[in-house]
Amino acid sequence: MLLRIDHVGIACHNLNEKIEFYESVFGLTVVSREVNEEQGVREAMLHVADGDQGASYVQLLEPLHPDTAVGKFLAKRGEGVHHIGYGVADITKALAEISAKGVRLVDERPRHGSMGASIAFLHPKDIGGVLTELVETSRR
Ligand code: V0V
Ligand code: CO
Repeated sequence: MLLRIDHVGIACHNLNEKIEFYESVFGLTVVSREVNEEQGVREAMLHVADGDQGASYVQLLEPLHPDTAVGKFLAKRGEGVHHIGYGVADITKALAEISAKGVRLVDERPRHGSMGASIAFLHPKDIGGVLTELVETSRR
């Protein structure tokens, strides 16, 4: 069901500072920057690698307000890994299969994600404390 790691989402206080850090330390390149009001984030995708099943990225996330998913995470836990995003071929089918196994869905239906992807989150409390995101994308 999971095709690849699409991205690792990392929560930070200052997006521009973290972009510069990842560029200078790892030589990564920003391929997309977006504000996603629904998700409460300002985010950047930095390309890591290309594979048979598509590309993988680091996603840097800065909250738009304290009262957002990433804002609350930062207040509670500080900066660090926020979620893992896995590529899937058919997100609606994957959600139905995962839900049938008793894992709580944060999103019953797909939402708009970075670079035109369809995304949906699974509840971290049912996945060993890991906030997990499914990503269906046409990008390669
Ligand atoms: C919260 N918890 C986490 C967590 N966030 N555990 C692991 N990883 C995380 N990232 C834990 C938290 O410590 C609490 O456990 C419990 O879940 C409830 O947390 P809360 O602070 O009370 O917050 P809630 O319940 O209001 O919200 C938690 C959820 C929320 C996961 C439901 O963060 C959410 O809806 N996330 C999905 C949307 C999202 O994260 N969007 C930003 C990325 P204890 O302390 O009580 O044990 S947007 C994105 O990735 C995009 C656009 C993209 O990829 O394209
Ligand atoms: Co994400």
